[in-house]
Amino acid sequence: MELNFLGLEPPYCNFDSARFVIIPVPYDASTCYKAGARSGPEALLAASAQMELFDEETGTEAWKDGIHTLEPINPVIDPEKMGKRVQQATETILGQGKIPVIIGGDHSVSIGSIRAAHALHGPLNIIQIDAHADLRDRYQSSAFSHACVMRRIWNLGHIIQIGIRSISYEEMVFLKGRSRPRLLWARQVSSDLESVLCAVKQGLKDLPTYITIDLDGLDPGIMPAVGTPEPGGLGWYETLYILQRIIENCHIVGFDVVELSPIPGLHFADYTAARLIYKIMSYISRHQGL
Ligand SMILES: [Mn+2]
Repeated sequence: MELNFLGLEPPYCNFDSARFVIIPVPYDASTCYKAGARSGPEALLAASAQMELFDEETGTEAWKDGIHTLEPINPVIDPEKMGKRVQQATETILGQGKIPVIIGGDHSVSIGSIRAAHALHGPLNIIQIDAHADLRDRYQSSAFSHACVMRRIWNLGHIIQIGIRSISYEEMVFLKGRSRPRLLWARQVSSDLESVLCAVKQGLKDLPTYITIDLDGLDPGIMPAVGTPEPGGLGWYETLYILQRIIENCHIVGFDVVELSPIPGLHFADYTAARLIYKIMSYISRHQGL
């Protein structure tokens, strides 16, 4: 895969001067419903080359901060081993003071990248946009399934879950009585966005912040290309508004966008995923000066 994010030319795609480093992880061995997220990074990178480099909302050109795209991480079936590979790659990037941007692959890859952020920075704010709580202790005999992501990184910081609309009884029992996590239902986002933003702001600590975005958190009307689609979900402008408000209040150390499972002929979903990544870069560029 020779692709790089936005199809940038040197020096803007060089590693040494890059502020952002894309880590493609073409892995979906932990997916339970519709596999295909292994093709996500390639489709997303290809779509990114079609994008306008100027961000009309922030007035920024985040590409000038430098964006390097690494070679994809070689997949290995065992999700725990895969997580270690992702963790190692992410730690290397964080250690150089750059912002890692992990492209999944299924959501299990975030276990490695969030652990890396914790290893370098200690306790974090962890913002999750997702349809599912991902708080199962085990799923399909694995503790490292994409359904267990947030449970595995539970102790690494203050978790805020946004857009949830599918959760098991076991997960509800786990959450019951725990005051620490904040779970903001998709229904709340849709009925009262300002109160959701208020709750998010109250939940944020003065800590480095990591954002993990499972694309099924978005409305499948705008993001159908996911392994486990769920009706409802965040609209485009809701998603952007939430992210922008978080990024203007936090120091972002890394983020991931996972679970893109491309559907042949449905290019807009790949493009939307790429655009979402560039939006986050643009907010960081606007609010967190170099
Ligand atoms: Mn998820």
